[in-house]
Amino acid sequence: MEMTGARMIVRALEAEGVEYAFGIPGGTVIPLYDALGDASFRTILTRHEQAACLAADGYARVTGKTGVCIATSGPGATNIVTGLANAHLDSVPLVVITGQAASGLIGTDAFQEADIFGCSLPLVKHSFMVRSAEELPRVIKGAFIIASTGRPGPVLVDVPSDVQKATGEFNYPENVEFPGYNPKVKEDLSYLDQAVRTLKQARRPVIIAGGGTILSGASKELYRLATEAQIPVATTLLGKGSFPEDHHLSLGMLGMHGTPWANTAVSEADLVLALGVRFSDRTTGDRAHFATGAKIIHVDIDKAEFGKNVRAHMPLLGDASMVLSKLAERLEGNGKQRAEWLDEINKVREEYFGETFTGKGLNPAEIIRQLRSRVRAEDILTTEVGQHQMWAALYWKALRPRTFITSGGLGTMGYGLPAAIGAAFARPGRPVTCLSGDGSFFMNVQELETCVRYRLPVRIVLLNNRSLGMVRQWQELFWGKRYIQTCEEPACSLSEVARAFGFAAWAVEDKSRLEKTLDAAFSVDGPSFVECPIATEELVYPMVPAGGRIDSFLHPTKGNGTSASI
Ligand SMILES: Cc1ncc(C[n+]2csc(CCOP(=O)(O)OP(=O)(O)O)c2C)c(N)n1
Repeated sequence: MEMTGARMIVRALEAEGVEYAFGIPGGTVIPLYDALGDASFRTILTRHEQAACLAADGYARVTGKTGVCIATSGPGATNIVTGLANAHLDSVPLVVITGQAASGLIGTDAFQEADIFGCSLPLVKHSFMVRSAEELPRVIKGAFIIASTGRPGPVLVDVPSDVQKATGEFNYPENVEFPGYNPKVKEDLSYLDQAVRTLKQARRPVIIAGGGTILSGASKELYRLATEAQIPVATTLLGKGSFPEDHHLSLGMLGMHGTPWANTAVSEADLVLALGVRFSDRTTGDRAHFATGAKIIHVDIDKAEFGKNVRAHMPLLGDASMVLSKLAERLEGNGKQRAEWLDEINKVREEYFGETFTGKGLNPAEIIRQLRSRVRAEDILTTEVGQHQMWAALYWKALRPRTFITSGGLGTMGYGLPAAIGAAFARPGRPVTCLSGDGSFFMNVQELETCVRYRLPVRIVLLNNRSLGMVRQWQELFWGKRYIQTCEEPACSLSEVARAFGFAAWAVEDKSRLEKTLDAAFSVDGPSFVECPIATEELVYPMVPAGGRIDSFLHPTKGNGTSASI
């Protein structure tokens, strides 16, 4: 059927089952927006393109589907760059469509011409520059395939405005192939027998579950393996929720702000089973001293991960759920000899259990517990970036996959609110909680308006320490307490700002008011906001200094540099 390029894009998005496209119109996407007016899915207007991209990212993380975002050329396109990098580092499937100056004007410094194709190259899984309307069906199909298969990631499709207006024949392909891209990973399980043998013999095994465990939908298999073989499970920040954190085998997060018992167990393990983990510096600390006594079985869908950061004695290439179910089958009933190991880990847990709190202001751990008790296991928490994010990592018990939504690799302040918007659209009718900080709040503050306009049940709980707390923490601990630019008090009341946008908003004065205020905010139908005072000097502990060994962490009640030997 003959139609315009713009109409083809809409038809292709419909064929892909898209539910929402997040974006902002502009000169070079007017043809596309015109066609979107007749689409069977909804187009969501945010107030900044970065937020559109991050909302699409939040939607994708919650649903497992590909998120879609649209921006105009020039400033619209450059505004999405952070969103692309954010999705790229956390392996989030996105198709991002940008308008571009008309073909004949490209290279002339035309109005709103920016080389987004060039800018995006190191930050995406793939980029397309579309030259004619005829290419569009193949390109959009390809973009969805590339974004969602193998290791997922963002794909950019740059479409000059004349290509959107031109007409051509629309035949949407069932499949397309690209030379050099073969998403059907040839699995390689040649180490499987050795891995099973080593697992059976291991006295001190630990599983590290990363974001890949969630991406591959492997939580059930992980649960089966961990419980059958009685292997404790630590997660990375992105792996939170892959294993229920209220289970006795859960060790919580490991790494820079990991729990003492997760960090110590990994350091003393004789075997590490790493699932969909990239072994980032925040997870491993000093690599030369990371799990030195352990044989490492590394399961990943991306071959490039093996040996990238940490040695892999037994690499298993393939989808985590497939590999795990093969392992679980052969390890049934293998958990008996682990009691001693679990006891040893529990001794560290007992020693360090509880939170650190200065006693001034509200206790972040208590706030997070109060939030957890007010929402269901399947409800979503998003976070911004900073101390509050790490408190959430430590104290929020994630019980299901795809419920703890946070910016891991890029650490993007301003992620939490747009991600909550995407999550709210992904789960219509269910409330979404966004844990925020006063610094991050300002990064995408304009999106308060989006929440109100769409009447989204987004509940922002803001830990206001009147500082860029995490940076201040580093200055306190490692830079001689020189608090340069981190303790500038916000010049306005944040709850009044939220109220001005149309949120039902509260500022908690003292801890006696916390529970009642949260009750009130959580009974509001639409958007609500609660600001909680936190002492500026409240720090996140434990903390492994950057580049330090993860079994040597700063902890205020145990003295600095504690190593909990088991
Ligand atoms: C876009 C962006 N800019 C700067 C940073 C560096 N940074 C990391 S944490 C942080 C402070 C965050 O402050 P706030 O949101 O108030 O959270 P808190 O640490 O106080 O809980 C900053 C500036 C970042 N991660 N992202």
